[in-house]
Amino acid sequence: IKAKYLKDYLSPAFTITHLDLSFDLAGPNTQVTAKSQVVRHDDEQTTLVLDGDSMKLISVKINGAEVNYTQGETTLTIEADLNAFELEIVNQLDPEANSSLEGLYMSDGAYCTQCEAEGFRRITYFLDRPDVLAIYSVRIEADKVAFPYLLSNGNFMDQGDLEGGRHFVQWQDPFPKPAYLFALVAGDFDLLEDEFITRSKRPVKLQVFVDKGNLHKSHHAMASLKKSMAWDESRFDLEYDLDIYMIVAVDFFNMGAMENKGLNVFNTKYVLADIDSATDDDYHGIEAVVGHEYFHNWTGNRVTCRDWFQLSLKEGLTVFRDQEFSSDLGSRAVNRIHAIKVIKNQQFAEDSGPMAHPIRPESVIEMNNFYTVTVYNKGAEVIRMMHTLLGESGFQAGMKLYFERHDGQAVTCDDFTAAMQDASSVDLSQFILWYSQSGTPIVSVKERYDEQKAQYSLLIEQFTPATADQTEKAALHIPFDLELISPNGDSMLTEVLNVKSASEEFVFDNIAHKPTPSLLQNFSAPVKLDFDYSVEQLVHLMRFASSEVARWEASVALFSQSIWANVENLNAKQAMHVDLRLTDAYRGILLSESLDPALVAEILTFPSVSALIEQVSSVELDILATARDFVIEELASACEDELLTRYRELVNIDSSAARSLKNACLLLLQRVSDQHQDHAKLQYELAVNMTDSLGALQALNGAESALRSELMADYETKWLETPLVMDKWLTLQATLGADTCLERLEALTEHASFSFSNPNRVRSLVGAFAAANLVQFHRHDGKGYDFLTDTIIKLNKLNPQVAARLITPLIQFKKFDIHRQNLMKASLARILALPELSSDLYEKVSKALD
Ligand code: BAL
Ligand code: ZN
Repeated sequence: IKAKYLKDYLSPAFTITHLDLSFDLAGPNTQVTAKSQVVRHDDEQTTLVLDGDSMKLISVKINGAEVNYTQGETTLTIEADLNAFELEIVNQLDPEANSSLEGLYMSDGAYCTQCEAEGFRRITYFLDRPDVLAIYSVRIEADKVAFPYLLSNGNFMDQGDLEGGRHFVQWQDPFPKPAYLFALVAGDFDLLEDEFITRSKRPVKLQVFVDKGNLHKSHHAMASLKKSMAWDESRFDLEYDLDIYMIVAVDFFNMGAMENKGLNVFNTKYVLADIDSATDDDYHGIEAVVGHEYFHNWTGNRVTCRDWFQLSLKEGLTVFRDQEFSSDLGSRAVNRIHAIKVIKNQQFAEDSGPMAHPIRPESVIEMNNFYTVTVYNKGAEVIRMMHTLLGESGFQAGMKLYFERHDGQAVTCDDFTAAMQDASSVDLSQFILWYSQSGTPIVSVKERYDEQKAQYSLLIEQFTPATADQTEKAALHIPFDLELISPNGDSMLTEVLNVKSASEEFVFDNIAHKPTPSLLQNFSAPVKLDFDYSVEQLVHLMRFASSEVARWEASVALFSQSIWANVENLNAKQAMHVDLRLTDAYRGILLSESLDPALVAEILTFPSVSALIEQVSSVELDILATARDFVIEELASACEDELLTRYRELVNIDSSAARSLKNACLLLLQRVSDQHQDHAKLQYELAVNMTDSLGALQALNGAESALRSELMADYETKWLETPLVMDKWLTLQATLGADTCLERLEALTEHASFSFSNPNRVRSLVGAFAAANLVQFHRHDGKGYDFLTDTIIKLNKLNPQVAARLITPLIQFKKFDIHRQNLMKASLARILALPELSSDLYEKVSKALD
């Protein structure tokens, strides 16, 4: 198993300009005929090497004549000393036997495809690389009763009936595209139709296909699609380009969704919703993912990636765009907080683990392993920093120039930054290091105040620790957003500092009183801030910072300080305690009538154990968890009356912000006393939406109780036939805060609602356990690791992509104690010893044990 390197990129010697694909869908005898118009770009090249995997090859012809070829394990080599020719390849597939869910496979009786990153090579032999762009014509033939809908990319061209109860449909996509954007779906669905009139008055037919019986759950996805189309016109000046836009929801899907041109294939999780079965978070998630895939039509499809190392070109940018979409439509602060949490809780962990990589990786063994929080979410932070440096108008000028230069091309991240720089005249020459340098910079700040001179200064130092992939680090260009707040709470100054050197001092004159600094506001760069805030300063920021995000950040810092102080107390065998100023600050937040309840809910959702682990270099998990439980219980007890009052006020308010705060209060009340179980019971019984039902169950999920068992059984009976809703139940079981959790999980793998072959089920049970129930996963006896390892071993052949995603908590072992580290390494060694280990797992495990 070999790595590929960015530095070895060569432009293709042959390209394919047109591809006629013909699918004869017939179960295990499914046949694919691919006619490619091939063009040679390098006269010296006489061999054409195509990619191909897991297919039965039937014939290869050039200009109608059979030719000699050589088949490797994943290649087909053909002698071709011609400058232009037609290549026809016929091969056979068995979609039902395809459990990897890459290429052409079956989901609940429907044929569907997933080709990104390198799935097209499981459909036919091809130049499966994103810089080969072809015009596709697709003919699909299948049984008419079982598969009434036959869908592919682009515009509908023709259809007709055939002998033997079969029929065909012909599609053509006028836009040249790389193979990863190809899609095919064949099945029987319920269909929701609508129309969008673009700003140049072109009608676009909109279609959402869902499993039979789910039509009533498709309306929110459709509404989200229409909002996305309107938003991209108004904010980014981008209009849709085909006559039709289709979304198909399938339950067996490795990712969230896929942006295939004109035919998005979605995980049901990001389509199906009604208030009985989906939470407010699900509704927001659907809107964001529908938006994300739609926005790819320009950032990804019209302009695509030259090679897979450039993945962040489309993903970082499109995540930034979907974040802006959600922020323009909903609460900007809450959306920002969610994005910050992904970076602090997950991306920083990736940086400090064995899979550390820059947002543009330099070497890759298995591309599927690089659909990461670094490429996506840190990638979006890098785009956001550019937006901060250029401003909205400069950024939009850069986007315009990017499309003028590169529409219809496959390009690099450097092409993107060049357009941004050229359109705005902002010097990005140092900034582009963010693309090639991995790791989390630590930005240390020291303040100095000279009362006589009325001068305030900040010494800002940056240092990026070495990462597993890269030892040498240089100083980065960091946009550092700052507010200075006066002792009486007024804003004295707001400015974005350009931090560029390892050490710099910034001096501010005419500062009449010592200010409280709100540093790195809005998380203006993906760095760790190191500043020795006093409790008074944090309390001041919680009350007066202009930015709501800064108020939340201050609350996180205040809470974290208390946790680490109590960890020290425990280590010193001293009593734990919580500072009264902390309880007062939280009480103030609860009593505030001006703060958005959704923001209050965020503040009351204290940092998770995994978020806290990211603040230190090594951790004693049991002590940390004890300290965290103590602080939360103290705060909740001190604010019991306010929590109860707020809860009661919010009970009947129909807004997602109110529900989020209500559920945060309910959960904290359970920490105070079992007497508050009655509120959870009543909420569950009276619930008219899933947010309230699930909120009640989550509140009770901290421990075993008779009430929890009763309500969980009720939920199970009610939703047994609805897989997506049972996923929430599986996750509740997997995140139960009790030592009995693991034994239940082992039994639940036999439950009718669980299946190892469905990624949603596996993620809901095993994924949630390993990633979100840290205390139980890291059990001292190692049984949590065994459970995950056994699952990964089962999935190695069944679905390597999902197996490799699940392994993340096991490879990030460095911060834990030696006993746990040894157990985790033993688990990894067990995986590494597997015969026929997938390249996906090999890459991660070998790096972890290196
Ligand atoms: N391109 C894979 C799915 C997504 O990021 O939209
Ligand atoms: Zn994407």
